[in-house]
Amino acid sequence: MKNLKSSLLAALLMVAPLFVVSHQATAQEAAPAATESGSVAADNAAAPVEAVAVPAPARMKPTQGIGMPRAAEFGIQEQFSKTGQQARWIHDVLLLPIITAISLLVLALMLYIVVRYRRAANPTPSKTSHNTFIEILWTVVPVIILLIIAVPSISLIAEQYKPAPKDALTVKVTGYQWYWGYEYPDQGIPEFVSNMLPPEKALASGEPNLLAVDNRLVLPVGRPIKFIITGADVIHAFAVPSLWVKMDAVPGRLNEKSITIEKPGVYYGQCSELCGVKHAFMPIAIEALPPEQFDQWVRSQGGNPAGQAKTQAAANDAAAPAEI
Ligand SMILES: [Cu+2]
Repeated sequence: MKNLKSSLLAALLMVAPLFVVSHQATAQEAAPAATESGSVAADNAAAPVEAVAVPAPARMKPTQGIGMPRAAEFGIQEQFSKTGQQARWIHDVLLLPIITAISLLVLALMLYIVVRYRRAANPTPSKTSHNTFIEILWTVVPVIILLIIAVPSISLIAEQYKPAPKDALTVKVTGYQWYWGYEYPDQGIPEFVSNMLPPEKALASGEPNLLAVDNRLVLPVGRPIKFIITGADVIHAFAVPSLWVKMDAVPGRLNEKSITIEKPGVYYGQCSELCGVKHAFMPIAIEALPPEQFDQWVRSQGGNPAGQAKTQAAANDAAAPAEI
């Protein structure tokens, strides 16, 4: 009996390593499969989930030169929000001509002085130290110029920091090392991440390299949007030049920025705060859709276009006992 027990135990000990090896092999086989399916899921995250009946609107093609930098361009990109247009006007129509005129005037005065009052032409220099008229002039004129600049520029600052209206669409933007996460809390769309497309995929889909992403931030045209911006690890900055958006994404802090996009299109931006080695490779792509198409997109993601807050309010109203 004792012999039988010992031989059984010995046999078990002999086959035990086989079980361990086969278990490890299964685990190793399963691991890459899981990662692969994970990345496929990430690639296809923009596409509607199979269970959802509503298809997402077709991916919009960008227009060359719109919402992206143009070759050999300098100055501010064409703007597609009201504050952006106001800012561009201030820069192009007000500031640039004033700066140019002042620079040319100072240059001309200096050249005149250098030539007219050089030692050969003016051997005995004047000892004048005061000229009340000129002193008043060079004080009052700059004050007037500054006042002219201050009025539109202060109104632009006020406009930029104006809180979003109550019916604004809230989007939570989170900066990660090195990609962006977007969430629509009121519509019930959980956070999805947006990664840069590799160059061959970007070029194949007719999009600018280093700016194209897999999952775009989809937004409606003509409706106020409230971005709640934060960072998950280090400070990033959410910036889309053609929509006049630039706001730091700071960990542990919620920054707010509100805009209204005026025209459907694809608008590109980049992280604008040095955030680590792949700082240059976390672009932003916004796809602005007409309201009906945006609602369709929300449904395709399993969300509620009317917003949960509104639905909840309606439910509360229905549940409340009628007052007599
Ligand atoms: Cu960043």
